[in-house]
Amino acid sequence: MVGRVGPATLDLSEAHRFPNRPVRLGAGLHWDVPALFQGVLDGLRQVARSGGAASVGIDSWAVDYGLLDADGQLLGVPHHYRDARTAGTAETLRDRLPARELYEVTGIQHLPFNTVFQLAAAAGSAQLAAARTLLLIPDLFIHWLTGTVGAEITNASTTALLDARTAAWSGPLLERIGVDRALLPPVRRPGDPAGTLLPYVAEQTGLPRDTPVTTVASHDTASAVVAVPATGPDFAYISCGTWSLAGLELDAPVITEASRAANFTNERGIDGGFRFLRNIMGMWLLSETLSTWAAGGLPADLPPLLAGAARARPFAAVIDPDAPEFLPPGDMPARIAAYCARTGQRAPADQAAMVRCILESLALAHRRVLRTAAELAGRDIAVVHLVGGGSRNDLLCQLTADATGLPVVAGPAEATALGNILVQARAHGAVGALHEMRSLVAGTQRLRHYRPRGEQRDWAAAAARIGLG
Ligand code: LFR
Repeated sequence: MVGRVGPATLDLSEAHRFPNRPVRLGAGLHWDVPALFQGVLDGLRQVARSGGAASVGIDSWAVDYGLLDADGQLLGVPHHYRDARTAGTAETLRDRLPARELYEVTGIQHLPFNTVFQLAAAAGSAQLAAARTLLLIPDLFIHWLTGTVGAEITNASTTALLDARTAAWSGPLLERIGVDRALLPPVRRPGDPAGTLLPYVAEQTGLPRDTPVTTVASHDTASAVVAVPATGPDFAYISCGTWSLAGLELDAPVITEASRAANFTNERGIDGGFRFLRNIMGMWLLSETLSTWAAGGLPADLPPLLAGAARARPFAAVIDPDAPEFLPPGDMPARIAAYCARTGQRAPADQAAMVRCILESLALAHRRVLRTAAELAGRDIAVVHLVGGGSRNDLLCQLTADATGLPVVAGPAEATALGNILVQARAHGAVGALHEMRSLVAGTQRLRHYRPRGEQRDWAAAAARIGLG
């Protein structure tokens, strides 16, 4: 994505799009990092052809990493967080690393695939023994672009290895899982310079060698929240893509027994802020459903399915999107039907009903998480900003307004790319403080507004049916 930023300008255009397709190697699910890095180089070549760039920045989803050996070479193929090897790891660690203690130090929600558990699952492996440096995926790509090493802080916080109070790697936690402190590189902050292009990158792309690579909020969710077009303080956000990340922006973490019990996380944002949020399974449920249908020869074109879902009977069946069986890739319609059977509901009767069930259930989860966030942080919510690819889904935006009883502002869909670019622009003097970046987004991007309709009690009744009240 190429961004152009000026005092009253924020334009985004696509230079090159390529799929991020995980690969199965033996029993494992992995990142296809060579193909992705080639995609980055191809994209940069397009950028060079259309006049170059003042800066380059990289983000990706969180928690995943590559390991380098003593020569700086990648060891093995990085795992995808949906790989099955961490199933049960947290439980086997319970005595050595009690969940309560892990949360007290890091403030990070329990997700079975957090880096801390991925590393614990790898303990004793030849690969980990040979590793000298761990790089989170965006940092790995920066390493291949520039030769530098670092751990960008917004992403580093998602590992559940960073001390929430000191923002430094936690020696005691690393010791508990038997990982050498030296594996973790120094922390970098959004806006920090990350180096310039290596000769082979300049050669392959046609960009000048002195093109700066800038540290951005390299966790995609952190970048998306930078680009939330909020104009006042009382906002909540839902960064809705593969996941729905719903919560608040806070100046300080909330690390209490109640926030732990509700599984709320305190991920680091830019400028010392925190994203107090909870993961919700998100559009993954829908995308896996569509893939399953397509593979079975059923219609899988989204617009007509959404039109059908908008007409389908409300609250015919609802699920808790965060039930663990929905995490791995696979046959979502069958899993949803099994969930319904288990909870005494009739499974969605047709495709439209299935899509309605997924979207209403996501809206229910949005409602529950935002209410809990407000309660735990002692804050009021006046408006919900729904950003990311899911903001294109009109029905989901309306159902979220209905379920939360709050106005929803939808867009921008490319919030992550905008946040990435704005942080680079700020580092190079093209835009000011966070609130100025957000005003620029609000003033330049097309947003849609939804008012709540219907009765709150219907949502409360549906929530109670599946224990989400
Ligand atoms: C969103 C996201 C979430 C993180 C999950 C796994 O793309 O980065 O914030 O919990 O993916 O990394």
